Amino acid sequence: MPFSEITDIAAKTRDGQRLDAADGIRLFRSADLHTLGELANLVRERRHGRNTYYNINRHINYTNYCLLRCRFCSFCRPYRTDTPDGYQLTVEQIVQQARQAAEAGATEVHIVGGLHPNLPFDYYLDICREIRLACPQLHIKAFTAIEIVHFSRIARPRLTIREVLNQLRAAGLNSLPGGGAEIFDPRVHAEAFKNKIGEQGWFDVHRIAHEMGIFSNATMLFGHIESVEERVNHLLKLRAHQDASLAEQSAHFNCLVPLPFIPAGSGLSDLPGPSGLDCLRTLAVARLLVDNIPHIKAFWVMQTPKLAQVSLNWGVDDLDGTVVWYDITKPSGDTHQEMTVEQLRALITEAGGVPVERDSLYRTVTRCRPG
Ligand code: V47
Repeated sequence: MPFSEITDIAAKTRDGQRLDAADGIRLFRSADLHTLGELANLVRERRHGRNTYYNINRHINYTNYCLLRCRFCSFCRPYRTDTPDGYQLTVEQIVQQARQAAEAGATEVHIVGGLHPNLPFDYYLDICREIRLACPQLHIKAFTAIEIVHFSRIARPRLTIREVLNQLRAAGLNSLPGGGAEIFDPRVHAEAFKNKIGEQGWFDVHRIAHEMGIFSNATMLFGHIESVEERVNHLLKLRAHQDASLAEQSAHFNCLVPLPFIPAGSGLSDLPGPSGLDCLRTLAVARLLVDNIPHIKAFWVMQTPKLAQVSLNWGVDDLDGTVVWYDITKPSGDTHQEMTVEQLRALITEAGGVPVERDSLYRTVTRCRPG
């Protein structure tokens, strides 16, 4: 093999040795993109072969009113009567969407929203209870760590994180999505999302969830004001948390979702956002550094379907799902962002993957398919 500036990292990876922060930084800076992609693909194939996962799901964003003003966010709206495009869904509307999803074959609803100033904790419990009643089989993956903290503050009497999770689980919640991790770094936190919980708050929620046997996902929002070093530190903190969860034999992170920053409409809209190659590189480095989270997801809504497809040979093994509606980022301005099962499977097959429908815990879903 020709000499590469990352030959030593390639050797470590091939030997199954763990990479460190310095390796991660060099991978981010290396010009040898082909070796990087090849290594990420090697690790992906060791774990999953060519199996490539998707699910039939529906994302539901229950309100865009939010107490926070994170600079990277284009979704939040102030809670005022003169906000033209502010909205909040009723429990009935949410259940209706969940029912439609279940009828269309969905196995999961992914429910998140802004921090609403005056919806009570009962609203969130009712969402879970009513969906559970209407669609007993549907997996409810809902509420990011910051929402869980918000519920603990608004509940009367106030509740601990554990009590909030307990009540939500009793009402029907199954797992937590990975949102809101952003970048675990005090500088980035202070500059881009200072009123949101930071590293400790986010990990506390996921640690308690894992201790309780509630599985969750992890994210990293990249391509805004963070440095390469801050990305690497973020990924290594997720890896350390996962080590601890696995050692406890409790629940753990199922997947890691690196989310490319989409500037349009945000308070950081002067930034360009990450390039296609930066997205691919970040997904590949995530696969190589975070060796203990089984699945690396390219969320096609944010990565674009075309790049998500390419990433399937760069360490990624999961595309998320049919989605249907998505309000948090909408590059074309339209919240209807849907891929059919046929489209997802065609993307995967063309990339040399074997499409596998999964449920929220990555168990294979078997259905009769035409042809
Ligand atoms: O928490 C907000 C991010 C997240 C922008 O767990 C932005 O399986 C890009 O977490 N550009 C929500 N990203 C999405 C999310 C997610 C998506 C798909 C699957 C899973 C999973 C989780 O989106 C937010 C925030 O980190 N975000 N604004 C933006 N302008």
